[in-house]
Amino acid sequence: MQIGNDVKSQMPDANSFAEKVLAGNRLALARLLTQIENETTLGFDVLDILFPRTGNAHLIGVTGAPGTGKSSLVNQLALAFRKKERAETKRVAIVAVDPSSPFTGGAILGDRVRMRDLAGDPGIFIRSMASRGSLGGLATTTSGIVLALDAAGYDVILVETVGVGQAEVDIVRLAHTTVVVEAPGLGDEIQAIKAGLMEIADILVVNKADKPGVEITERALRSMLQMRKDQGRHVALANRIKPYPDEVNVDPSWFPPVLKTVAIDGKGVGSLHNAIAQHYNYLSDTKSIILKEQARLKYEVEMLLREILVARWRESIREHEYQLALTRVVQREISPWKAVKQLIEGR
Ligand SMILES: Nc1nc2c(ncn2[C@@H]2O[C@H](COP(=O)(O)OP(=O)(O)OP(=O)(O)O)[C@@H](O)[C@H]2O)c(=O)[nH]1
Ligand SMILES: [Mg+2]
Repeated sequence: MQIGNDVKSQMPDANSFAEKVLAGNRLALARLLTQIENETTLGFDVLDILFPRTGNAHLIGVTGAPGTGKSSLVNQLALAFRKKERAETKRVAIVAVDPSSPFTGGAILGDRVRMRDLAGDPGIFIRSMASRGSLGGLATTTSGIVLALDAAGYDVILVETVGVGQAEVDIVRLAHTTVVVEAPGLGDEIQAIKAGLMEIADILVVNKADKPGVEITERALRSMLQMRKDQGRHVALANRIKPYPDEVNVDPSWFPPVLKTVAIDGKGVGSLHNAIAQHYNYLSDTKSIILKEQARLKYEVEMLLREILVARWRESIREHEYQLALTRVVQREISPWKAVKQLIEGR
């Protein structure tokens, strides 16, 4: 198996493609993102060229249970980063991963009316991930998309995912800053998701603060956080997790704030914007950002290596042999490790 699908097309060569993307050509960027999503050879070739130009963007993951208001909030945050009165106006890219509701064009951000505030602003680029990659899964494809946006000069990249599965959590691991969005009055089934998401939060937001029950949700989150702090587990999981070899060196002084917002009218978004900036400063001041980046890149290489080696190996053996081994395990004739040994060693 090779990296990338060969697609014969009228696309430009990788060098001129990359140049256009670096020069800020939006159409070229959109086309590149499609190439990356489709895992084409051209897409990977362009990423090879762009890669040394990446590493400048602040990657912000926004995740939470379905319908908590992530899209509305991302929308508001993008506006906050674009505010003309701020000393630094940032170029902002938005990536919506696997939106749970079907969308057509502008509808991905949930609130069509507010979309108009963003549409037409050349400093904003919005992309929705249409497909799950096959090579390294959704996380790998998203990572390629984020690299392309980074190279294209977007200072802030907001990645929205519905925080329900491992793939989504992996995507969040990409982020420098993870914002977990909660909302009052969610059912019990949401609680499990919540507990998992708490582990990855750098900042917690209780959105829909205009609804009853906000204080209860806020109090519950604060006491959960305090409990984790008492157990010494308050550093976001992304900073502690195993594939990050430098985990012990990540500064533990950040304590996730709990903020209230009303995404439909923008209340509290200013404070959230400030908290995100503070978190970025904290990461820079403590050098945690360098450790995070190093660990993430090493992890990415390892993940790709695993995917590709396993795929290659699968191609090298006959399917019926593989199925036979699985059957023998299922029938408890041989153990899983014996099956693997036999498959790999060919006996
Ligand atoms: N009352 C109230 N409604 C809100 C608020 N924020 C978002 N909503 C509404 O909640 C609904 C869901 O908002 P979205 O922004 O699409 O939520 P989401 O988390 O992106 O949803 P999925 O991507 O489908 O998981 C929409 O009807 C919003 O208008 C808020 O602060 N208060
Ligand atoms: Mg959404």
